[in-house]
Amino acid sequence: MINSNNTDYIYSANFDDGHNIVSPNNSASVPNSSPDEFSESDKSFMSHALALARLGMGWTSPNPMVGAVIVKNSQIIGEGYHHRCGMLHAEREAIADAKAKGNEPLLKGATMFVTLEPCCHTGRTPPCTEAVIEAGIGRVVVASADVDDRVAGNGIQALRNAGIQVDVGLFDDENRRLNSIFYFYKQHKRPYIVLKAAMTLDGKIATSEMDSSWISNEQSRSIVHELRGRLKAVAVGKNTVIYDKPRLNCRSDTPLLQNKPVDKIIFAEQNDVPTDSFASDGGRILFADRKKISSPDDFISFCMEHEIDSVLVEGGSGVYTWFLQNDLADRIILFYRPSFMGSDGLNVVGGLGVTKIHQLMNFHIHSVKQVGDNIMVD
Ligand code: AOF
Ligand code: ZN
Repeated sequence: MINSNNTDYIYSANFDDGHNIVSPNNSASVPNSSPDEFSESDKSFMSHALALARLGMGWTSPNPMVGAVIVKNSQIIGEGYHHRCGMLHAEREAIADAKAKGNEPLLKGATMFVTLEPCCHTGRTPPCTEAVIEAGIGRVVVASADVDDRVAGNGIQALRNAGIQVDVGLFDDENRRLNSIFYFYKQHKRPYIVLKAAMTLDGKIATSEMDSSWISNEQSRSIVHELRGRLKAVAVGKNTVIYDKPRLNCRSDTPLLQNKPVDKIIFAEQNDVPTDSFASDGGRILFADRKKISSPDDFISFCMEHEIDSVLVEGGSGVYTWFLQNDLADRIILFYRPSFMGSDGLNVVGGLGVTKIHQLMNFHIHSVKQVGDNIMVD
């Protein structure tokens, strides 16, 4: 049985399992240190930094989740994490925490464990490398190098140039799994797109009267709320808004994800659909008018322009068909109810022009789980 308060479950529904999108560190400019260079206490402090990073889950997009711990004489003197995009980065949070605790005199020569290479650029916030150097930190242990073009090795170089010992690669894989969406988005310069659909065994998502509530059971729906919590935006078509009157917010049982704003991408012209059913959760309502957004590149540019790193496509049939036809689905999550609707129901996917078996699009099954009396195929 799946328990939505269980973190192992979050991993499986929320990409920490890496699925097919974890990128290994093959950067020649920032080779990982040999694993022998890390002591048991290094490992324990970096695990703690990763646990802190995880507290930002759902909220940091398009930024990564990052945690930092400052240690002197085997004691933690300051710690912090990146709470959300636009707020202080983890390193500055940790330095501020050390100061607030009266530990400023201990910063000189201390070791910082940080899950991502400190940034060296001025973005929404000033460079972390400057804060680390200014604080007099003597050694920095980094889980993973950054892939942001503005940083990518330059942050580590800046610290080394300032005479700081920098060791890289402790729990690199764990961090890349945690931040797999960030790495995907920065490397591919496009959002990670997940299609989610709930249907009967014969692939019907609504009756002939467009009734679709509720095909899947409550447990399946709670998994969808985890997904909305973890991804930046949901995308739906005009008919889904008209017939389902969706709220399109995140009603997750997981405390960290509760009330997380969900951006709502609507495939319709503005003023063409009622939006009064949408929850006021702070998420943006973005209209992707089909006349302007007709090709996959248009959709990707639209997402990049709005800094949307991940999208949960929630239907209906026309929208699923468009994403499949344009090869835009990176992951598909299907919930099956053990019922048949018959041929008068609405098909999950419309015509794809398939006349021969070899023309079928094929997918790789990552997992099949029973969720109460539903089956989840991922
Ligand atoms: C860090 N520590 O905690 C985070 C980092 O727009 P900004 O200023 O927030 O910068 C965003 C970029 O900074 C992001 O793409 C990533 O490269 C890095 N994020 N870096 O040193 C942090 N969140
Ligand atoms: Zn930074």
